[in-house]
Amino acid sequence: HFDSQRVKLAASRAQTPLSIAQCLRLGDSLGTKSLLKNISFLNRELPVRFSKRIVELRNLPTELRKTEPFMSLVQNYSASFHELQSYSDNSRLCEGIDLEDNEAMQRTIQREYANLLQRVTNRHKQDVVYMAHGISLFKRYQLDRNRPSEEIRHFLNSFNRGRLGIRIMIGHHLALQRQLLFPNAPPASTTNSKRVGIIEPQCDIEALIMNATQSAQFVFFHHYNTVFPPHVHLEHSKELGGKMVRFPVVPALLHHILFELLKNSMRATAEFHGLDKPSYPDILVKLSTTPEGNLSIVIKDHGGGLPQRQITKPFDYMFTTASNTVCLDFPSIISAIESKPQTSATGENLPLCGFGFGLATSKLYAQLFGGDLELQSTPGYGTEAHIQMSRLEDQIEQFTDH
Ligand code: W6P
Repeated sequence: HFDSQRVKLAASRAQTPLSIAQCLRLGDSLGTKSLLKNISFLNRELPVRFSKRIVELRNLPTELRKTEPFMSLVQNYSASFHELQSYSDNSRLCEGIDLEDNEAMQRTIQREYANLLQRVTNRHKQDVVYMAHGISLFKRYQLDRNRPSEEIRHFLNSFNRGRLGIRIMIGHHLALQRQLLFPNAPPASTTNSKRVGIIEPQCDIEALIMNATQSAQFVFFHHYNTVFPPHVHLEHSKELGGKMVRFPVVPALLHHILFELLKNSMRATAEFHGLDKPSYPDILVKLSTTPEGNLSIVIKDHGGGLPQRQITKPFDYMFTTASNTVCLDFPSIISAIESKPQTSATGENLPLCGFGFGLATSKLYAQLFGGDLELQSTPGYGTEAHIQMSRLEDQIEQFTDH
């Protein structure tokens, strides 16, 4: 019917890939003009991206599509698609009106669009919870209950990648809008120098690592009831000669990756050596830049490693190395997921492990702008996680596996 035709039409158009450079350019001369320009870009782009997510959901096997959580997902994506599409249709009607010196109109559009994006953001806060819940209900239809089929994994990668792109676009626009309204607002984080939207053009990577370390240690400490977490030792590569590493990143994404990996290393270390030990071997973090100028972070633990046949498993959705006793019930995860521990910390119900989406998602985050995340494990000894981020700011968004 009519609705479904609109979704199909929008989904038939191509997504415009993002790049850090393009996001930074928006902030070059941050003003009403650049924000309005971005609104007209998002007016075209967001309906396309939302419609593609709807199509992905509709193409799922019936048993998964018909679960309650996935019905809710489709409903939410449809609601957002229609809201964004109607706004886009309406603003096209206004294109005849000369906005140049109509400041009141310019302000109205900015406010309306920011409100719209905020509503959409709120509507999708629980997406991951719905996904995990739906997949867990679907598990009984799977041959291997501990490993989603190729089809489901492909869906989750593609859907999460798409969702991430949308989040970046919306988050960046809202952050720019805030910066325009409140240029002197207090910095959002300790690594903040001259942020452009959600991007830190010259992020202090060392500070970011220390921040993620503290978050992971905090969660560890609460999870194991005052067992002291392993120490994290940060090491600069010799070529850097103690120089500070400054690199353009989306700090929230790199923080998520580091936090996820450090948590895994801490848990593996403690469980391998025993929770009653007075101290643990350090976790080593090696920070360097590659000959090509890319950023490289290696996190090395002495947590006993993974058997060779399990080396790809941590990247599986719903995979967890944790024993069943530490897996949490849904409500407590819901309250903690996707909120940063340092801001949501009440000391209760902080999950050290969630749905097992953490590492799979981290890999997508790393790959978004041409980076990667890989694990190397020495069974009986420990694990090394290798993160690479591309130096090229004009590296464009990757929509598929490479
Ligand atoms: C482990 C398992 C793992 C996954 C991800 C990162 C680090 C580690 N260490 O033993």
